[in-house]
Amino acid sequence: MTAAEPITEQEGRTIYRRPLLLSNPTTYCPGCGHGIVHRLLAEVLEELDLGAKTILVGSVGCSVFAYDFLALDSVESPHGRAAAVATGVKRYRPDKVVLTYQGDGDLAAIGTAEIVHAAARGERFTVIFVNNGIYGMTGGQMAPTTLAGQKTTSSPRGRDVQSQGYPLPVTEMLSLLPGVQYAARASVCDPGHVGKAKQAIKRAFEIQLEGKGFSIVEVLSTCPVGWGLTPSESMERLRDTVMTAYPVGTFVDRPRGIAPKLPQPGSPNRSITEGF
Ligand SMILES: Cc1ncc(C[n+]2csc(CCOP(=O)(O)OP(=O)(O)O)c2C)c(N)n1
Ligand code: SF4
Ligand SMILES: [Mg+2]
Repeated sequence: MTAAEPITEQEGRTIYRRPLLLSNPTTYCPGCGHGIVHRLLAEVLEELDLGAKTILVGSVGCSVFAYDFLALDSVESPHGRAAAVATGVKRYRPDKVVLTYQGDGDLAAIGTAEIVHAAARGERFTVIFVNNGIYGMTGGQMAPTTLAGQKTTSSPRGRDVQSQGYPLPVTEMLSLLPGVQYAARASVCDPGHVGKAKQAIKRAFEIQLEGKGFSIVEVLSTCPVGWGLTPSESMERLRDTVMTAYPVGTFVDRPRGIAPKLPQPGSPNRSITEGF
């Protein structure tokens, strides 16, 4: 927490506003993308002046302590259940802005049912989905998003699609559901892409403010520890390998007339693969 107590109003004038991004010591490893995504989230909510009316639904994973870094009212959910908890929070307090912050293990493995049905119901909250292709918190096991051929602690010879299946392009899949008003994938691989990630996060909250329906931004991120790489090698892998397999862009923005497209034969996300 910041040391100073916030003094928000004096004679109707704001003289101090506590920043949404707190200065607590980070629990993230060097080169981890979670901190970048936290900053973008704080910037967007500050620019939209939503800090006081936003409720963060946390999840289980390395970002479990997100409430220590973001000065938002927060609810912690059991592993995978953030979309179910957010459904209850948003339905009870439709006046609030509600978001879930989930890793790929949380959202795309144990939480698959919750996210699919919340999207199908068109629940009016926003999902920030941080995909680093691995279970970072528990020691780098394979996730549904792990690339074909990628080595993890539970796939030491590389993910074998014949026995372990193909990676799950969750955001494209969800974009096909009519309740999903906005679905986009972004990346934190370099400053240009970080800027685009911020635009996507902002658009997702605008959709919620307009009361339109479910919105999701997947942010491709790094896990240097789980990947066995240095921070700079991780950014290179993110740009050169992960983003080839998981293309960034807007998959659906129904209010703006961007309709979802089915993956075409030969398109990158038809062959999400990485060599040994
Ligand atoms: C019910 C339950 N099952 C399993 C776990 C162990 N667990 C904690 S975090 C996690 C995966 C986290 O991976 P991800 O969501 O991708 O987050 P990351 O740490 O990579 O950001 C697992 C399996 C748990 N805490 N609760
Ligand atoms: S283990 Fe991976 S996801 Fe977790 S804090 Fe470290 S780099 Fe980030
Ligand atoms: Mg992960």
